[in-house]
Order: sequence, then C-alpha cells, then structure tokens
Amino acid sequence: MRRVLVLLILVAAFAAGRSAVADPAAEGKALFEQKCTACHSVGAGDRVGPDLAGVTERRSQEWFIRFVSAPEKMIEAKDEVAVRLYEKYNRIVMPSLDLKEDEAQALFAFLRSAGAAAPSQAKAAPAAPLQPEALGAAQSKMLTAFLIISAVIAVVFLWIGLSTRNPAEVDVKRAYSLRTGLFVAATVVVVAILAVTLPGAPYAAASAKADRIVYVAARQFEFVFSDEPVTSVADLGRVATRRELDIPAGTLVEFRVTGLDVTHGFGIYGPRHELVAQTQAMPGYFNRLLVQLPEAGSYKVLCLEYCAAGHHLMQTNLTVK
Ligand code: HEC
Ligand SMILES: [Cu+2]
Repeated sequence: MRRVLVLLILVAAFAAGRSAVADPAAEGKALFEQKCTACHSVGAGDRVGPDLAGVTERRSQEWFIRFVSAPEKMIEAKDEVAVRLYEKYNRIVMPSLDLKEDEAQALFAFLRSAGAAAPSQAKAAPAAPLQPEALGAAQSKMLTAFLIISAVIAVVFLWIGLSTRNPAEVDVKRAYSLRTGLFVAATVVVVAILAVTLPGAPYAAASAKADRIVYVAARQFEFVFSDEPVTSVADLGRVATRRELDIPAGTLVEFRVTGLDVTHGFGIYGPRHELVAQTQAMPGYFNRLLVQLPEAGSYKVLCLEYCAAGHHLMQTNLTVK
C-alpha cells in the first residue's frame, strides 16, 4: 500500500514537474554537469563526495531534496545519515548550492534515470596520491642545502661579530673598493648561473607556436580540460571536456589556464615528482603556459593554491606517451 502511495506521489511530482519543464531528467543532467561533477560521479567512483549511482534507491526523494538544498543544516541538525557521510568524506561539508526545489527535483529525476543506466560499484579511479617516500628524497636534499647555507650564514655573522669587538679605524676608500669588487663578482656569478640554467627551463619562448592548445578550467575541486575555451560553469554543460589528459611526448602544448570560482594553482609534476611547470588559475584570466614535455611517463597536475577544504583532493593525471 505504501509503495503504491509513494509511486503515486512520484508520478504526481513527475507530472507536476513536466508541466513546468519539458524533461526534468534532461534539465537535471545539465544542472548536474554544472554544479555537481566537481565532486560527484554517477557510476565512476567517489570523488570529493560519494558516487551518486543508486543514491535514489539509498535515500528517499524527500531526504535528497532536504540534503542538497542545505547540507550544512542537516549536519547541524545531527541527521544520522548526513553526519555519517560527513565523517566518511574527510569532514568536507558539501556546499549549499542555492538550489530551488524544482531544481533539486530535476536532479533527483536525472539521478534516478542515470542510476538505472549505470549501476554503482564501478571502481573509483581517482588520481593516486603522491607517495611520501618519493617526496622524501627531494625534501632531504633541500634540507641538506638549507642546513649548509644556514651554517655559512651563521659563520659569517660570527666572524663579523668577533672582528668588530675591538673598534679600529676604517679605511673608507678600501671599504668602498671592496664593496664594488663584491658587487661585480656577485653580478658575474648570478648572470653565469642564469645563462647556464635558463635554457634548461621547460618554458618555451613566448613567440613559439604551440602544436596544441589545451584549455584548462580549475574549480573546487577539479581540473577540467577542453579543446574549446571554458570560462564559466555554464560552458561545462556545453563543450566537450575531459578530466585527465594524454599528450604525445615532445608536443609543444599551450595551456590556457583559468579559474571558475576562486584562484587555484596549476602545477605539473613530472614522473619523478619534481615540479616541471606551473601557473595560476585565476577567474577572469587566461594564463598561458607553454610547455614541452619530452619525457614519456605519468605526470600529475596539482592545485598549488589553498582553495578550501577539498584542496588536497584537487589533482589529476597527465600522461605523456
Ligand atoms: C564541493 C564538493 C561538492 C559539490 C559541488 C557537491 N557535493 Fe554532494 N556531497 C559532497 C560531499 C563531501 C558529500 C558527503 C557528505 C558531506 O560531507 O556533506 C556529499 C554528499 C551528497 C549526497 C549524499 C550522498 C549519499 O550517499 O547519500 C548527495 C545526494 C549529494 N551530495 C548530491 C549533490 C548534488 C545533486 C550536487 C550538485 C547540485 C552536489 N552534491 C554537489 C560534496 C559536494
Ligand atoms: Cu587548491
């Protein structure tokens, strides 16, 4: 009896929805692509939030609508399911997305139809996090360099401290000529280091013509790649996008990087976890990043700007073949 009632209500809700929009599931799909895919997939595994395949069976429509309309209120009100999900998903509260009730209903309709098409339990394929051991080697090198430089600075201070204990007449002329000598020597050293290391930088000359242009849109908490410009969340429903990128080795790629919400960083890490190239992803700007990755292997793209609680999850794979 209850089932029949629920079904009747659903049919009525569906019919009511239909009178307003032609196809709530289609409207829901567009909304989902704009507002939810940063954190949820349907059948492709967990992202920041849970895989939503089958959510329309796990939860009632009423709960779903209450939850997506104001997730933080549900957690504050100690709703048992909401609190459990909050604990499970790294204590990241799903943001309130200002959804109207009919939008929430459209999303439910979409997830119900999508859930039927794509059963859950597809294995999650999130980017594997960087392993601490791999990072350790580079960090201990940096630590050694830091300690050596610190020791040199300490010795210089000590030497100056001790040498000025007994005041002596200063030969101003000699001091000035020593200063000029040091300045010239330092300039020579810096210019020489630049001349030797600059050609090794992965950045191409700004005038170089890229073999390929890739548009990158960063948002909380994902990177979206496209062959067409993506400048707003609305574009995401319109143009073809990918979440990971494959490029042939040696291609001169021009990344045009922007942000859709707050400022993010776009950092490319090489197969040995070294930072290869980076730029900022700023709303309202396209930052051009010309890079050539000659070495095949699996690279990672990480956000280099703390952008909110899910920042650490903001990473993806870039494969050079
Ligand atoms: C910024 C990331 C983020 C965005 C964007 C987001 N969610 Fe969530 N969502 C989460 C997290 C994290 C959880 C786990 C519960 C919690 O911690 O609040 C969650 C939980 C859920 C749940 C409960 C899942 C379950 O198993 O019961 C539903 C339903 C849901 N989200 C729907 C949506 C919909 C629909 C949208 C788009 C309108 C959306 N979410 C956008 C992060 C997000
Ligand atoms: Cu970030």
